[in-house]
Amino acid sequence: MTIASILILLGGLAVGALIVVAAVKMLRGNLSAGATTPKLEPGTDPDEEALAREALGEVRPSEPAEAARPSEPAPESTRDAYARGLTKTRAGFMAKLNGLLFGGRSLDPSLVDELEEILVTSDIGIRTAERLLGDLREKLSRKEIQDPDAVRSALKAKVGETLRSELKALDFSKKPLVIMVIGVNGVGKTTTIGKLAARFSREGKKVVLAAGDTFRAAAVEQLEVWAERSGATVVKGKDGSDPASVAFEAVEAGRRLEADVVIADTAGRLHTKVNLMEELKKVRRVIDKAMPGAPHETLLVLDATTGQNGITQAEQFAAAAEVSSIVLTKLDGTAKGGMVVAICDQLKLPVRYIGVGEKVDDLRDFEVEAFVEALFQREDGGQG
Ligand SMILES: Nc1nc2c(ncn2[C@@H]2O[C@H](COP(=O)(O)OP(=O)(O)O)[C@@H](O)[C@H]2O)c(=O)[nH]1
Ligand SMILES: [Mg+2]
Repeated sequence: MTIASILILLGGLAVGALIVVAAVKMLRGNLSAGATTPKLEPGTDPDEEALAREALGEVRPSEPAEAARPSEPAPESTRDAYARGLTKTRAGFMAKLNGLLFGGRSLDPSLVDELEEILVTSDIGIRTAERLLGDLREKLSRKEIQDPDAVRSALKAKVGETLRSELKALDFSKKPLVIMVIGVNGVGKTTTIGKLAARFSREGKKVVLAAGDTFRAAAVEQLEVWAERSGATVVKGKDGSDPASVAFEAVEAGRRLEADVVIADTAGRLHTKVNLMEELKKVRRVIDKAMPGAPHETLLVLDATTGQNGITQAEQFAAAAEVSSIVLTKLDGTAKGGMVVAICDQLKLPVRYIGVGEKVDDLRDFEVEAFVEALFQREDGGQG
């Protein structure tokens, strides 16, 4: 082979290689120009991005896990939580009250009848309304009260007075402190227990929960979900098993595990043949067998949206189950809100907690001053 032919061969090879590279480039260019495959550019609309990722075969990013959230929002103050939770109530009750007081109406004793109507339609109950307004009627007829602000302040003071009652702190020196939670179906027992478990766990307490609503399978699962979040131990029986035996085992487990608190969930409705009140009495007796003196606290859960009907329920439960204090749930869900006043006045039972939403932090200690301030807070943010 001559040098010339070698050079020609090499040249040919080089040209060939160039042609191949050009062809590949062209093909690539065509592919991306007619692209059906989306590309992720920074700053893409999040919805589009998610769709694009899906098209690329990527899994949609799931919600970050609870624990992985970067930083918890600052806890809401009691005052803010009350103000938020009572928005509806204020819009109903206070708007009516202010409309009456500041609408230019003359302040004569007949004003009291109209005030009474507002209180009664706010679930305060007729007897309580009369008690709240008794002094006011006299003051108005003696012309001691001359302006609407004074009427409102007088009513606010009366409401505060009615709500102030003695509430013993929970005694955690009992190991474990046993809390039984009762109330009709749907009032928020299990939710309240979940919120309490979270709160106690956060305080470093060891929590055991008794899944005592054995009549609804879903109730056990619901409790387990809450327990998982807070790291509490759940004691459960088989479907339809005896609620009293579940409570017994939970208290035993609480003692064995040296838990600080055992909270027993209960059913709010039973099979028609079983009397709920008798069943609750049995659960109490059995808990007392597992730990003499327990349950140490019996929380009756009432739904604030049920009005006077809730008071009737409470009377029945109080007669059967030695209720020690009340949890009033769903205060965020009612424009009435007078239930709290009615409970304190008519049942002579202290309110320990209020529920102002479905989330874990929406259970609050009942604080009279904060409650009254929130209830009577003026729309302009001033104090009533
Ligand atoms: N808005 C609101 N809903 C609540 C509150 N407490 C409970 N709930 C809801 O009420 C419903 C019934 O609650 P649950 O705990 O299952 O009631 P239980 O049958 O007494 O155990 C659920 O949908 C809860 O999320 C509250 O304070 N506010
Ligand atoms: Mg339940």
